Amino acid sequence: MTTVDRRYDLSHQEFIEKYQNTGTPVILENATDAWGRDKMFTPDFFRKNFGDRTTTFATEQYSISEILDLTEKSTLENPAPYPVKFNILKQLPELLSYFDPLHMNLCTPNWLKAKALKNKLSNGMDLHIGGVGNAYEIHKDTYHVHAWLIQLYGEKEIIVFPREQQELMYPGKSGLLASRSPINIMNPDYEKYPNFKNATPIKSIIKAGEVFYIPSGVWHTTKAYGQNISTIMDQMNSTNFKAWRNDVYSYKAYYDKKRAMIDYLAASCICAGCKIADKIGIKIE
Ligand SMILES: O=C(O)CCC(=O)C(=O)O
Ligand SMILES: [Fe+2]
Repeated sequence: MTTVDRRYDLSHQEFIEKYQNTGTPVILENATDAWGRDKMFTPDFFRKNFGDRTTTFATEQYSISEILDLTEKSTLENPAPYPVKFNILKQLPELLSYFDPLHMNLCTPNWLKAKALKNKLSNGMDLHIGGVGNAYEIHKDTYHVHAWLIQLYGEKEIIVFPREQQELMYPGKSGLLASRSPINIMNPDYEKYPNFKNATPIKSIIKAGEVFYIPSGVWHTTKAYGQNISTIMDQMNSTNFKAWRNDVYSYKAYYDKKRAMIDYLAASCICAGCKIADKIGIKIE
């Protein structure tokens, strides 16, 4: 993989066969057409409807309006705080009615939508507002979910790394740290992390309305060159449930082995139920 495919009008079946089953990233140029909300999610829209909603980041409280002001003025030398996360399901639930159908006819089946998992584990949906100079950490997603990065406003650079380059990221030894890199993408310290020089990041810029599908286990990060707003939706189904279930166990086992075993068994039962639902055509979305 040296570039990420850009696809327009990709069918669900081809998405599954060509991208989800093979663990290949893809940009879905018009996936959000399913919502019929073209160019709706502007900073003004968020200011007007949700401006006073607040969240906490590094012990500071910020409202959506404040973050919009800060990201508008953000510079390379003096970047806005990032990533200030607003949990859509908890802090802006009304926004969900604009994202209908949430799965855009592509992000399905999604076993994370099973009732038994509601508000549990990696089931959040974060809103990210960024500006010039903002970048994310280099990581792969916890719980090995597939991630759907949905660009709502402006542009963002998404950087993915070929799977075989995991060791070049200098991941931590175990638990959550094993999916995090200490390298700063804006200014990599090649003396400390010389092997990162051999990494071959694959860069794409997505714009409002486009979706970047990041398959389970793919290392990635982002950079912003202007004000932008996006959200992330997680997906788990037959293609990644084993890795998801292993993470359910191992993150918990770090604190409590017995509890971890119970959660592992519960996760197994839920997945078995979802698998049957898929087989007989009951939709979990
Ligand atoms: O939107 C971004 O900057 C990256 C988000 C991301 O990768 C994540 O939430 O896991
Ligand atoms: Fe991520």
